[in-house]
Amino acid sequence: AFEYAPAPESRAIVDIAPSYGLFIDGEFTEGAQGRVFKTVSPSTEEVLSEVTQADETDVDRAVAAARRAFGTWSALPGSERAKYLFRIARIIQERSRELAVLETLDNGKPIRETRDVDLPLVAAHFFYYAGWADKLSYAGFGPDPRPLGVAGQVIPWNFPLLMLAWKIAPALATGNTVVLKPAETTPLSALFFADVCRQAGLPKGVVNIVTGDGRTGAALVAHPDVDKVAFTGSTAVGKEIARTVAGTRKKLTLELGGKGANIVFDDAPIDQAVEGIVNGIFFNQGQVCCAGSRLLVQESIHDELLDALKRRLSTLRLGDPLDKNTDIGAINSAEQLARITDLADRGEAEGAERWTVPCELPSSGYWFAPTLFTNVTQAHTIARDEIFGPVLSVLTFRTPEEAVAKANNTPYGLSAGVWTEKGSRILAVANKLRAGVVWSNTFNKFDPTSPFGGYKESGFGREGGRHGLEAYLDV
Ligand code: TXE
Repeated sequence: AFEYAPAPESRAIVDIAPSYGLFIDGEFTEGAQGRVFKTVSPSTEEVLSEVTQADETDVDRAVAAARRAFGTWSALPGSERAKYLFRIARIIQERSRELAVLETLDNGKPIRETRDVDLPLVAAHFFYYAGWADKLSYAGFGPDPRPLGVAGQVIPWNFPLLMLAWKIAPALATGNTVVLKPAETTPLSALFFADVCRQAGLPKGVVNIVTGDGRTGAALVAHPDVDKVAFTGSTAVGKEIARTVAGTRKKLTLELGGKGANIVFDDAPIDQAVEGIVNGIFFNQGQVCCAGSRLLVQESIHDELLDALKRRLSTLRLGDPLDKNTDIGAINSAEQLARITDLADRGEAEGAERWTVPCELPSSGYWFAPTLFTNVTQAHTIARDEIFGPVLSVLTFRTPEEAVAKANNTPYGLSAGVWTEKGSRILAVANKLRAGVVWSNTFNKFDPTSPFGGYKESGFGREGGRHGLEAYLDV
């Protein structure tokens, strides 16, 4: 539905300043301590810019600005707030080439994905929630749903701008104001977004961006004048945040890890399933909370499916993320690469059979070749722990009951896929899966109209759709 100019494959398209301040009260400003950190391109390790490490004083300043802005912003008619959100959506479309290149440089993901998936979805979320802003009284929340106040939002590095859109668009549509902290390895698109807000004429203080690491995030979450906390990230940090928020008046939504099962029955269209499996685990180098990181294949088609999968994987092109032909980009950070490497080594040490796509890895940057593990059992670490990388663990099943039992045998419950020609089986299996989203005969499809979120340790609350409004309203 969105039209693009020719492929944005050149980094010259975007201006990156040598250093960035914090975006507070409508202005870029220096941090109180003057502390900075570097953000690098994970595909080359080139330093892209220096960014401010915000401390508690800075967070306090940002929250105070958001608080000051709240009165006027929440009192605007929804139709007025909608105008700002529509304007933001259109500016994002207009500037999507710059944004796609910037995101790819800072994150390492292929430009094909930022251009064709991330950016269209970012714009779509702002359009979608703009549409809700003047219809809240018809949303089934009663005649007078009220915003909560100041939202403190902490997001991860895997979809920096899209996670920002998931958080900021519904918060603003419902009349809340925002302090958002992007991840320390991918701060640049959020700072660019600050400029988009300025360009859209958004009143000062409605959106504030504070950069920094986990300490900045912790200060934001703990700030006494924050009314609502929204977090996407690791399960460990999510639990820590839940402990901080417990006993306060703050509302909380958490979107945490996953260990999604892609279940392929023997009557599934094999070629289509292969594409879905590849998209499920190698999209964004597998750094996706809802990735289909476990393939559950019916025993009778195991060999046929694995042969087809390996043939398809051998055609994947790993390399420069700015090259529009690239399928597999860089891993986001040295830390994440070490985590993936450690878990994959553990898979091998525990007896699973490792197969790696034959490819050459660039000499600088953070890279991991797409990898398959077969002969995986439920006892293996790689069948249980989230790897968050391009690593697929293959298990088998004989009956639908066994498939459901294995798919549910995880502390997580974010996503699953069911591949079969039988419609009745799709419904029977999907209804027994404890997962926030179940795709059938496809995977990793997103839409702003659909609620997204987890069961069990994948978190609570929903983002997207009408349900996404709930997290930001008192009824
Ligand atoms: O996550 P963190 P990391 C999973 C994935 C990955 C693992 C570790 O398995 O391998 O987590 O990734 C901020 N209070 N996911 O270490 O630390 C941090 O600055 C408040 C799944 O990068 O959770 C960043 O902005 N905030 C996931 C954000 O939290 C804190 C996406 C996420 O970082 C904080 C990312 C604290 N105490 C990782 N400590 C998903 N659900 O998609 C850190 N942060």
